[in-house]
Amino acid sequence: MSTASALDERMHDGIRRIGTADVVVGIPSFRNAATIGHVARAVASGLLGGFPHLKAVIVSSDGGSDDGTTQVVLDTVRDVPVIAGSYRGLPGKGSALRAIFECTSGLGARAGAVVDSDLRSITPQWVQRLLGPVLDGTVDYVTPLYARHKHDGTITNTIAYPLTRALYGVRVRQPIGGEFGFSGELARRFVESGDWSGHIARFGIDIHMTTTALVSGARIAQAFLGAKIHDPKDPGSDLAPMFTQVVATLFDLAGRNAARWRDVTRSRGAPVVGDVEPVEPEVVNASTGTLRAKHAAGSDEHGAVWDEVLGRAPDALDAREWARIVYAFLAAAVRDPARRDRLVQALVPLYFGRVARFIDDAADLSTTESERLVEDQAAAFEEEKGSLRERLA
Ligand SMILES: Nc1nc2c(ncn2[C@@H]2O[C@H](COP(=O)(O)OP(=O)(O)OP(=O)(O)O)[C@@H](O)[C@H]2O)c(=O)[nH]1
Ligand SMILES: [Mg+2]
Repeated sequence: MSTASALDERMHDGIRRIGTADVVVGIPSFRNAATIGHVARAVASGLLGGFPHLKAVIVSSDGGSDDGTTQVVLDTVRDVPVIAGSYRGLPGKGSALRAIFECTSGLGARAGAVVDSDLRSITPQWVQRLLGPVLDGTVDYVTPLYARHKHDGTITNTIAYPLTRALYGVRVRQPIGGEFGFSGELARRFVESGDWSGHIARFGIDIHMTTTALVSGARIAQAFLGAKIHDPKDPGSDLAPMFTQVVATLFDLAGRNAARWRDVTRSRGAPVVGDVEPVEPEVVNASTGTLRAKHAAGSDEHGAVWDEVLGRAPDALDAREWARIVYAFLAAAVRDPARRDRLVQALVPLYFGRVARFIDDAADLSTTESERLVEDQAAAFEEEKGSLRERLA
Protein backbone atom coordinates (compact mmCIF):
# COMPACT_ATOMS: atom_id res chain seq x y z
CA MET A 1 0.00 0.00 0.00
CA SER A 2 1.56 3.25 -1.12
CA THR A 3 -0.54 6.38 -1.03
CA ALA A 4 0.04 9.54 -3.05
CA SER A 5 0.49 11.51 0.17
CA ALA A 6 1.19 10.51 3.75
CA LEU A 7 -0.84 13.41 5.16
CA ASP A 8 -4.09 12.71 6.95
CA GLU A 9 -6.97 15.20 7.21
CA ARG A 10 -5.70 16.73 10.45
CA MET A 11 -2.31 17.38 8.89
CA HIS A 12 -3.89 18.91 5.77
CA ASP A 13 -6.02 21.11 8.05
CA GLY A 14 -2.97 22.08 10.07
CA ILE A 15 -1.08 23.20 6.96
CA ARG A 16 -4.10 25.24 5.81
CA ARG A 17 -4.58 26.79 9.25
CA ILE A 18 -0.93 27.72 9.77
CA GLY A 19 -0.10 28.67 6.18
CA THR A 20 3.65 29.15 6.19
CA ALA A 21 6.60 28.51 8.48
CA ASP A 22 10.34 29.09 8.54
CA VAL A 23 11.20 25.85 10.34
CA VAL A 24 9.53 22.55 11.10
CA VAL A 25 10.55 19.99 13.69
CA GLY A 26 8.93 16.59 13.32
CA ILE A 27 8.57 13.83 15.89
CA PRO A 28 7.70 10.34 14.57
CA SER A 29 6.01 8.15 17.14
CA PHE A 30 4.28 4.90 17.84
CA ARG A 31 3.24 4.21 21.43
CA ASN A 32 5.70 6.62 23.04
CA ALA A 33 3.39 8.33 25.55
CA ALA A 34 5.89 7.66 28.35
CA THR A 35 8.78 9.52 26.70
CA ILE A 36 7.42 11.92 24.07
CA GLY A 37 6.46 14.66 26.54
CA HIS A 38 10.09 15.26 27.45
CA VAL A 39 11.03 15.30 23.75
CA ALA A 40 8.27 17.75 22.81
CA ARG A 41 9.21 20.07 25.69
CA ALA A 42 12.87 20.09 24.68
CA VAL A 43 11.95 20.79 21.05
CA ALA A 44 9.64 23.66 21.93
CA SER A 45 12.13 25.35 24.22
CA GLY A 46 14.95 24.80 21.70
CA LEU A 47 12.90 26.56 19.04
CA LEU A 48 11.78 29.44 21.28
CA GLY A 49 15.24 29.91 22.80
CA GLY A 50 17.31 29.41 19.67
CA PHE A 51 15.16 30.97 16.96
CA PRO A 52 12.78 33.39 18.67
CA HIS A 53 12.28 35.49 15.54
CA LEU A 54 11.40 32.61 13.25
CA LYS A 55 8.02 31.03 12.73
CA ALA A 56 8.34 27.44 13.89
CA VAL A 57 5.94 24.52 13.76
CA ILE A 58 6.12 21.14 15.52
CA VAL A 59 4.70 18.14 13.65
CA SER A 60 3.68 15.09 15.62
CA SER A 61 3.41 12.23 13.13
CA ASP A 62 2.01 9.17 14.82
CA GLY A 63 1.32 5.60 13.79
CA GLY A 64 -2.13 5.36 15.37
CA SER A 65 -1.00 4.80 18.97
CA ASP A 66 -3.62 3.73 21.48
CA ASP A 67 -1.72 5.09 24.50
CA GLY A 68 -2.42 8.80 24.03
CA THR A 69 0.96 9.65 22.49
CA THR A 70 -0.42 12.47 20.33
CA GLN A 71 -2.42 13.94 23.19
CA VAL A 72 0.75 14.16 25.29
CA VAL A 73 2.34 16.37 22.61
CA LEU A 74 -0.76 18.59 22.38
CA ASP A 75 -0.93 18.92 26.17
CA THR A 76 2.81 19.61 26.51
CA VAL A 77 3.41 22.22 23.82
CA ARG A 78 1.58 25.47 24.42
CA ASP A 79 3.64 28.21 22.78
CA VAL A 80 4.60 26.72 19.40
CA PRO A 81 1.96 25.77 16.80
CA VAL A 82 1.51 22.00 16.53
CA ILE A 83 0.27 19.86 13.67
CA ALA A 84 -0.63 16.43 15.01
CA GLY A 85 -2.02 13.53 13.04
CA SER A 86 -1.75 9.90 12.02
CA TYR A 87 0.19 9.52 8.80
CA ARG A 88 -1.23 7.49 5.92
CA GLY A 89 0.59 4.59 4.27
CA LEU A 90 2.49 1.54 5.45
CA PRO A 91 2.99 1.55 9.24
CA GLY A 92 6.55 2.55 10.07
CA LYS A 93 9.00 5.26 10.97
CA GLY A 94 9.59 6.13 7.31
CA SER A 95 5.92 6.82 6.61
CA ALA A 96 5.86 9.03 9.71
CA LEU A 97 8.83 11.00 8.35
CA ARG A 98 7.30 11.21 4.89
CA ALA A 99 4.35 13.10 6.39
CA ILE A 100 6.79 15.39 8.23
CA PHE A 101 8.66 16.15 4.97
CA GLU A 102 5.34 16.88 3.26
CA CYS A 103 4.44 19.31 6.06
CA THR A 104 7.87 20.95 5.69
CA SER A 105 7.26 21.44 1.97
CA GLY A 106 3.60 22.36 2.39
CA LEU A 107 4.51 25.15 4.82
CA GLY A 108 7.35 26.34 2.59
CA ALA A 109 9.87 25.96 5.42
CA ARG A 110 13.56 26.66 4.78
CA ALA A 111 14.73 24.05 7.24
CA GLY A 112 13.44 21.00 9.04
CA ALA A 113 14.59 18.56 11.67
CA VAL A 114 13.39 15.25 13.03
CA VAL A 115 14.01 13.74 16.46
CA ASP A 116 12.95 10.35 17.84
CA SER A 117 10.20 10.16 20.44
CA ASP A 118 11.95 7.69 22.76
CA LEU A 119 14.87 10.00 23.60
CA ARG A 120 15.64 10.63 27.22
CA SER A 121 18.83 12.66 26.78
CA ILE A 122 17.51 15.27 24.32
CA THR A 123 18.01 18.93 25.34
CA PRO A 124 16.92 22.21 23.69
CA GLN A 125 20.44 22.52 22.30
CA TRP A 126 19.93 19.45 20.10
CA VAL A 127 17.32 21.25 18.02
CA GLN A 128 19.52 24.33 17.75
CA ARG A 129 22.52 22.35 16.54
CA LEU A 130 20.48 20.36 14.03
CA LEU A 131 18.75 23.42 12.57
CA GLY A 132 21.26 26.23 13.05
CA PRO A 133 23.69 25.33 10.23
CA VAL A 134 20.82 24.82 7.76
CA LEU A 135 19.16 28.09 8.73
CA ASP A 136 22.36 30.07 8.36
CA GLY A 137 22.73 28.66 4.86
CA THR A 138 26.10 26.95 5.29
CA VAL A 139 24.90 23.35 5.35
CA ASP A 140 22.12 21.34 3.65
CA TYR A 141 22.07 18.22 5.82
CA VAL A 142 22.99 17.63 9.45
CA THR A 143 23.55 14.20 10.97
CA PRO A 144 23.91 13.58 14.70
CA LEU A 145 27.14 12.79 16.47
CA TYR A 146 26.83 11.28 19.90
CA ALA A 147 28.65 9.14 22.37
CA ARG A 148 26.98 5.74 22.30
CA HIS A 149 27.88 2.77 24.42
CA LYS A 150 30.13 0.29 22.62
CA HIS A 151 27.27 -2.24 22.42
CA ASP A 152 24.71 0.26 21.12
CA GLY A 153 24.28 1.15 17.45
CA THR A 154 25.57 -2.15 16.09
CA ILE A 155 23.96 -1.76 12.66
CA THR A 156 25.57 1.67 12.42
CA ASN A 157 28.98 0.45 13.52
CA THR A 158 29.20 -2.78 11.56
CA ILE A 159 27.75 -1.70 8.24
CA ALA A 160 25.92 1.63 7.86
CA TYR A 161 28.92 3.77 8.83
CA PRO A 162 31.80 1.82 7.22
CA LEU A 163 29.98 1.01 3.99
CA THR A 164 28.54 4.50 3.48
CA ARG A 165 31.95 6.02 4.17
CA ALA A 166 33.76 3.65 1.80
CA LEU A 167 31.19 4.02 -0.98
CA TYR A 168 30.57 7.77 -0.99
CA GLY A 169 33.79 9.00 0.59
CA VAL A 170 32.40 11.04 3.48
CA ARG A 171 32.91 10.07 7.13
CA VAL A 172 29.37 10.41 8.43
CA ARG A 173 29.67 8.63 11.76
CA GLN A 174 25.94 8.30 12.47
CA PRO A 175 24.25 7.95 9.09
CA ILE A 176 21.17 6.33 10.66
CA GLY A 177 21.18 8.03 14.05
CA GLY A 178 17.54 9.08 14.06
CA GLU A 179 18.05 12.83 14.55
CA PHE A 180 18.62 14.98 11.45
CA GLY A 181 18.44 18.53 10.14
CA PHE A 182 17.75 19.23 6.46
CA SER A 183 16.96 21.99 4.00
CA GLY A 184 13.46 22.45 2.59
CA GLU A 185 14.86 21.46 -0.78
CA LEU A 186 16.17 18.15 0.58
CA ALA A 187 12.82 17.44 2.26
CA ARG A 188 11.22 17.60 -1.20
CA ARG A 189 13.90 15.33 -2.61
CA PHE A 190 13.50 12.74 0.17
CA VAL A 191 9.80 12.46 -0.70
CA GLU A 192 10.19 12.41 -4.47
CA SER A 193 13.05 9.96 -4.69
CA GLY A 194 11.56 7.33 -2.41
CA ASP A 195 9.60 4.15 -3.06
CA TRP A 196 7.18 4.40 -0.16
CA SER A 197 5.80 0.90 -0.63
CA GLY A 198 9.07 -0.68 0.54
CA HIS A 199 11.70 -0.55 3.25
CA ILE A 200 12.00 3.20 3.40
CA ALA A 201 8.49 3.35 4.84
CA ARG A 202 10.03 1.57 7.84
CA PHE A 203 13.58 1.73 9.21
CA GLY A 204 15.16 2.13 5.76
CA ILE A 205 14.26 5.83 5.97
CA ASP A 206 17.39 7.09 7.75
CA ILE A 207 19.84 5.60 5.26
CA HIS A 208 17.59 6.75 2.41
CA MET A 209 17.91 10.33 3.72
CA THR A 210 21.66 10.23 4.26
CA THR A 211 22.41 8.53 0.94
CA THR A 212 20.10 10.88 -0.94
CA ALA A 213 21.93 13.82 0.65
CA LEU A 214 25.32 12.33 -0.25
CA VAL A 215 24.48 11.59 -3.89
CA SER A 216 22.81 15.00 -4.28
CA GLY A 217 26.08 16.68 -3.37
CA ALA A 218 24.55 18.23 -0.25
CA ARG A 219 26.86 20.02 2.18
CA ILE A 220 26.89 17.81 5.28
CA ALA A 221 27.79 18.57 8.89
CA GLN A 222 27.57 16.54 12.09
CA ALA A 223 25.95 18.04 15.19
CA PHE A 224 27.53 16.95 18.48
CA LEU A 225 24.67 16.05 20.80
CA GLY A 226 26.33 14.47 23.84
CA ALA A 227 24.99 11.06 24.85
CA LYS A 228 22.16 9.25 23.11
CA ILE A 229 19.97 7.68 25.75
CA HIS A 230 16.81 6.09 24.37
CA ASP A 231 14.86 2.86 24.68
CA PRO A 232 17.64 0.54 23.59
CA LYS A 233 17.29 -2.86 22.00
CA ASP A 234 19.35 -5.94 22.69
CA PRO A 235 21.41 -6.49 19.53
CA GLY A 236 20.62 -10.22 19.62
CA SER A 237 16.88 -9.98 20.04
CA ASP A 238 15.01 -7.73 17.69
CA LEU A 239 17.47 -6.15 15.29
CA ALA A 240 17.00 -8.61 12.38
CA PRO A 241 14.07 -6.79 10.72
CA MET A 242 15.77 -3.42 11.20
CA PHE A 243 19.01 -4.77 9.73
CA THR A 244 17.13 -6.08 6.70
CA GLN A 245 15.32 -2.78 6.13
CA VAL A 246 18.46 -0.66 6.50
CA VAL A 247 20.84 -2.86 4.53
CA ALA A 248 18.41 -3.67 1.70
CA THR A 249 17.93 0.09 1.27
CA LEU A 250 21.69 0.69 1.37
CA PHE A 251 22.24 -2.02 -1.27
CA ASP A 252 19.39 -0.75 -3.44
CA LEU A 253 20.75 2.80 -3.42
CA ALA A 254 24.31 1.59 -4.02
CA GLY A 255 23.06 -0.26 -7.10
CA ARG A 256 21.35 2.81 -8.45
CA ASN A 257 24.22 5.19 -7.68
CA ALA A 258 27.19 3.14 -8.89
CA ALA A 259 28.43 6.07 -10.95
CA ARG A 260 28.65 8.10 -7.73
CA TRP A 261 30.89 5.70 -5.84
CA ARG A 262 32.82 3.74 -8.45
CA ASP A 263 35.79 6.11 -8.56
CA VAL A 264 35.81 7.05 -4.87
CA THR A 265 38.89 5.62 -3.18
CA ARG A 266 39.34 7.70 -0.03
CA SER A 267 37.17 9.52 2.47
CA ARG A 268 37.05 12.97 3.99
CA GLY A 269 35.62 14.10 7.30
CA ALA A 270 32.35 15.99 7.71
CA PRO A 271 32.62 19.14 9.85
CA VAL A 272 31.31 18.98 13.41
CA VAL A 273 28.92 21.55 14.91
CA GLY A 274 29.49 22.17 18.63
CA ASP A 275 32.37 21.18 20.88
CA VAL A 276 32.86 17.46 21.28
CA GLU A 277 32.97 16.82 25.01
CA PRO A 278 33.64 13.49 26.67
CA VAL A 279 30.44 11.91 28.00
CA GLU A 280 29.80 8.51 29.49
CA PRO A 281 26.83 6.84 27.78
CA GLU A 282 24.48 4.45 29.52
CA VAL A 283 25.61 0.82 29.45
CA VAL A 284 23.87 -1.43 26.90
CA ASN A 285 24.13 -5.10 27.81
CA ALA A 286 24.71 -7.64 25.09
CA SER A 287 24.93 -11.39 25.20
CA THR A 288 27.48 -12.93 22.85
CA GLY A 289 25.98 -16.36 23.64
CA THR A 290 22.70 -15.44 21.96
CA LEU A 291 24.50 -13.81 19.05
CA ARG A 292 26.73 -16.84 18.46
CA ALA A 293 23.77 -19.20 18.68
CA LYS A 294 21.92 -17.19 16.05
CA HIS A 295 25.01 -17.11 13.87
CA ALA A 296 25.34 -20.90 14.11
CA ALA A 297 21.64 -21.46 13.46
CA GLY A 298 21.93 -19.27 10.36
CA SER A 299 24.25 -21.71 8.65
CA ASP A 300 21.46 -24.31 8.51
CA GLU A 301 19.01 -21.89 6.98
CA HIS A 302 21.35 -19.86 4.78
CA GLY A 303 24.37 -22.10 4.27
CA ALA A 304 23.58 -22.62 0.59
CA VAL A 305 23.46 -18.86 -0.05
CA TRP A 306 26.70 -18.34 1.93
CA ASP A 307 28.43 -20.96 -0.23
CA GLU A 308 27.10 -19.47 -3.42
CA VAL A 309 27.97 -15.85 -2.59
CA LEU A 310 31.20 -16.38 -0.69
CA GLY A 311 32.48 -19.59 -2.19
CA ARG A 312 33.63 -20.76 1.25
CA ALA A 313 32.49 -20.78 4.86
CA PRO A 314 33.04 -17.55 6.80
CA ASP A 315 35.76 -17.97 9.35
CA ALA A 316 36.91 -15.56 12.06
CA LEU A 317 34.68 -12.64 11.07
CA ASP A 318 37.42 -10.10 11.74
CA ALA A 319 37.06 -6.62 10.26
CA ARG A 320 38.71 -7.42 6.96
CA GLU A 321 36.80 -10.63 6.36
CA TRP A 322 33.58 -8.91 7.28
CA ALA A 323 34.24 -6.12 4.76
CA ARG A 324 34.83 -8.69 2.01
CA ILE A 325 31.66 -10.56 2.96
CA VAL A 326 29.60 -7.38 2.81
CA TYR A 327 31.01 -6.51 -0.61
CA ALA A 328 30.30 -10.03 -1.90
CA PHE A 329 26.67 -9.74 -0.81
CA LEU A 330 26.38 -6.19 -2.13
CA ALA A 331 27.74 -7.23 -5.52
CA ALA A 332 25.32 -10.17 -5.68
CA ALA A 333 22.40 -7.87 -4.80
CA VAL A 334 23.42 -5.29 -7.40
CA ARG A 335 23.66 -7.98 -10.08
CA ASP A 336 20.29 -9.47 -9.18
CA PRO A 337 18.05 -6.88 -7.49
CA ALA A 338 15.09 -9.28 -7.42
CA ARG A 339 17.02 -11.38 -4.85
CA ARG A 340 18.12 -8.43 -2.74
CA ASP A 341 15.98 -9.09 0.32
CA ARG A 342 16.76 -12.79 0.27
CA LEU A 343 20.49 -12.02 0.17
CA VAL A 344 20.27 -9.48 2.97
CA GLN A 345 18.37 -11.98 5.13
CA ALA A 346 21.21 -14.45 4.62
CA LEU A 347 23.65 -11.76 5.76
CA VAL A 348 21.83 -11.25 9.08
CA PRO A 349 23.35 -14.26 10.94
CA LEU A 350 26.81 -13.26 9.72
CA TYR A 351 26.17 -9.78 11.16
CA PHE A 352 25.28 -11.42 14.48
CA GLY A 353 28.56 -13.31 14.31
CA ARG A 354 30.48 -10.14 13.48
CA VAL A 355 28.88 -8.29 16.42
CA ALA A 356 29.81 -11.15 18.78
CA ARG A 357 33.41 -10.95 17.57
CA PHE A 358 33.42 -7.17 18.03
CA ILE A 359 32.04 -7.46 21.57
CA ASP A 360 34.80 -9.93 22.47
CA ASP A 361 37.49 -7.76 20.88
CA ALA A 362 36.19 -4.75 22.81
CA ALA A 363 35.72 -6.62 26.10
CA ASP A 364 38.54 -4.82 27.92
CA LEU A 365 38.11 -1.52 26.13
CA SER A 366 36.23 1.60 27.20
CA THR A 367 33.62 3.01 24.85
CA THR A 368 36.16 5.62 23.71
CA GLU A 369 38.84 3.00 23.12
CA SER A 370 36.49 0.72 21.21
CA GLU A 371 35.91 3.59 18.80
CA ARG A 372 39.37 2.69 17.49
CA LEU A 373 38.03 -0.72 16.44
CA VAL A 374 35.14 0.90 14.60
CA GLU A 375 37.59 3.18 12.77
CA ASP A 376 39.88 0.26 11.89
CA GLN A 377 36.90 -1.60 10.47
CA ALA A 378 35.90 1.44 8.40
CA ALA A 379 39.48 1.64 7.08
CA ALA A 380 39.22 -2.06 6.13
CA PHE A 381 36.06 -1.28 4.12
CA GLU A 382 37.98 1.40 2.22
CA GLU A 383 40.93 -0.90 1.61
CA GLU A 384 38.78 -3.82 0.44
CA LYS A 385 36.57 -1.71 -1.83
CA GLY A 386 38.53 -2.92 -4.85
CA SER A 387 36.97 -6.36 -4.32
CA LEU A 388 33.54 -4.80 -4.95
CA ARG A 389 34.72 -3.16 -8.18
CA GLU A 390 36.23 -6.45 -9.35
CA ARG A 391 33.05 -8.36 -8.64
CA LEU A 392 30.99 -5.87 -10.62
CA ALA A 393 33.48 -5.34 -13.46
N1 LIG B 1 4.87 6.29 13.42
C1 LIG B 1 5.70 5.30 13.69
N2 LIG B 1 6.82 5.60 14.29
C2 LIG B 1 7.65 4.60 14.58
C3 LIG B 1 7.36 3.26 14.26
N3 LIG B 1 8.40 2.51 14.68
C4 LIG B 1 9.27 3.36 15.23
N4 LIG B 1 8.82 4.62 15.17
C5 LIG B 1 9.48 5.81 15.69
O1 LIG B 1 10.75 5.91 15.13
C6 LIG B 1 11.68 6.36 16.12
C7 LIG B 1 12.83 5.38 16.24
O2 LIG B 1 12.35 4.11 16.62
P1 LIG B 1 13.11 3.19 17.65
O3 LIG B 1 12.27 1.99 17.85
O4 LIG B 1 13.49 3.99 18.83
O5 LIG B 1 14.39 2.74 16.83
P2 LIG B 1 15.91 3.20 16.91
O6 LIG B 1 16.18 4.01 18.12
O7 LIG B 1 16.26 3.75 15.59
O8 LIG B 1 16.62 1.82 17.01
P3 LIG B 1 17.56 1.20 18.13
O9 LIG B 1 18.86 1.92 18.05
O10 LIG B 1 17.67 -0.22 17.69
O11 LIG B 1 16.85 1.34 19.42
C8 LIG B 1 10.87 6.54 17.40
O12 LIG B 1 10.52 7.91 17.46
C9 LIG B 1 9.66 5.68 17.18
O13 LIG B 1 8.53 6.17 17.85
C10 LIG B 1 6.13 2.99 13.61
O14 LIG B 1 5.79 1.87 13.28
N5 LIG B 1 5.34 4.07 13.34
MG1 LIG C 1 15.27 4.59 19.71
